[in-house]
Amino acid sequence: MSTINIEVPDIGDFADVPVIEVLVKPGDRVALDAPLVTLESDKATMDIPAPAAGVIGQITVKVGDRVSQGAIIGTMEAGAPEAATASVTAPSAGVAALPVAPPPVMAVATAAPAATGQSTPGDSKPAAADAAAQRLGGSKAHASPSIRAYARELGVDLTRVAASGPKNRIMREDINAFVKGALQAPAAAPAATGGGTGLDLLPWPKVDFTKFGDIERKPLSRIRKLSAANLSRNWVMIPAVTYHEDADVTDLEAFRQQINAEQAKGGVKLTMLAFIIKAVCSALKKFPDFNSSIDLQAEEPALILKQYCHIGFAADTPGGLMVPVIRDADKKGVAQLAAECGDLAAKARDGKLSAAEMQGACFTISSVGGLGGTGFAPIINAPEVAILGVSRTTMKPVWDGSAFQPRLILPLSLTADHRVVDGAAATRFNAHVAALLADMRRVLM
Ligand code: CAO
Repeated sequence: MSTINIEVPDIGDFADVPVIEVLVKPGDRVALDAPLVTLESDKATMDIPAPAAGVIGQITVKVGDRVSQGAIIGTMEAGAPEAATASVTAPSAGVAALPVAPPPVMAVATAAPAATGQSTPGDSKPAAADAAAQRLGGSKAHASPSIRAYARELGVDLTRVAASGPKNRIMREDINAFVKGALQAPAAAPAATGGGTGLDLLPWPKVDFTKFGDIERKPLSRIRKLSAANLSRNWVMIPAVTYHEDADVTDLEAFRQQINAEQAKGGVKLTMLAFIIKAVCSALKKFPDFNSSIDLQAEEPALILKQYCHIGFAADTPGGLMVPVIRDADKKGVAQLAAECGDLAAKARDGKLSAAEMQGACFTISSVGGLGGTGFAPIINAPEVAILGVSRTTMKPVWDGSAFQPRLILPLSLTADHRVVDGAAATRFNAHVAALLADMRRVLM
């Protein structure tokens, strides 16, 4: 092993070129030609390559310094034994099979010799300068050659990466963030088998509606904007299926009306929603997977099973949909649940809900029963894994084996995340909730 200087090689006609990125630090093991420092003139970006394989001793330049050919930018121990732990490798054209981008060719800066007056095969310039010259401008994405090489290795299309560096330059962390995001996005998974890397949707139609008649432009409320973004993500990212079930609530409704009549004025009005919350809490205890969230961001994806039971319920407000949360709903009685629902719904309508009152739900109930409906497919409120839609009760003829009986039927529509809940489990859950509502004594079991 010997200590050698790291020198700026022949970089063509460029002088006093600013350092825009330092890619290594003392102690880093590098391969021959691995990029160490990136320079950028107003015409080109280029990497200073490692003159040998070995270990970096020191780097004496920092971002913003200016260098010319022959300048010493650091030292390294050359000839350090090859090790599997090399932290910086020479640029390679290898293609990693990441499910996030088309072939790497799109990420490579296209050389434009005619425009830049760079080397031709007959030139006598050293290889490093030649390579630097080959990497000049030409691509829409603004990134140094080493970053381009890095993107190429990972198969990342730089035109899709959000830049965070100065002058909108793409940095290594930006690529890391892009790759991380792509790996975490379940919707991108099918691309691993080839066939599209995103949704590739058509642009939203831009229509001049005034061509067809008078219009009025009404700004979206803040709540609607927020919920639009969340609902769209949840709709696209969750493979959700809706399962329908009828609950016979004839006896429950009679009981509810009886209690409400007994209490007359003064007591809390028991609502159907409060009984449904009670039944759902009981069902969540029996089917704990429904009280979970899926963690795909961990190295080893897992289900987070919650030991608490906070229930969200959709509340229709003048500003848009809000979802207040009842804490520890499983520990509360129907009257308390009804009272809290009433208070929270009133606060939601008055725009007085705090952020804390909308956080931490394990499961959401969306009841439109007071308004109508025979069934609908609610959108899961991520990171929950299921939501129960409740529609309007109607009196229906139900065959009891010998005759049709008039029964009050409550339609339940359970949407569940198929990554967590299979159809059989969803159907069992729904049937169990229906059975509980048909006979609330079962909640005590
Ligand atoms: N079937 C028939 N009638 C029902 C019913 C059902 N499933 N649920 C409630 N009702 C009746 C009640 O009996 C009550 O009538 P009375 O005043 O005659 O007793 C009336 O509807 C109002 O019910 P309520 O005061 O008990 O309110 P609620 O518990 O049904 O609803 C809340 C409270 C906050 C859920 C509701 O006001 C609301 O905002 N619902 C809309 C939720 C929503 O927008 N969901 C969609 C979100 S996804 O796009």
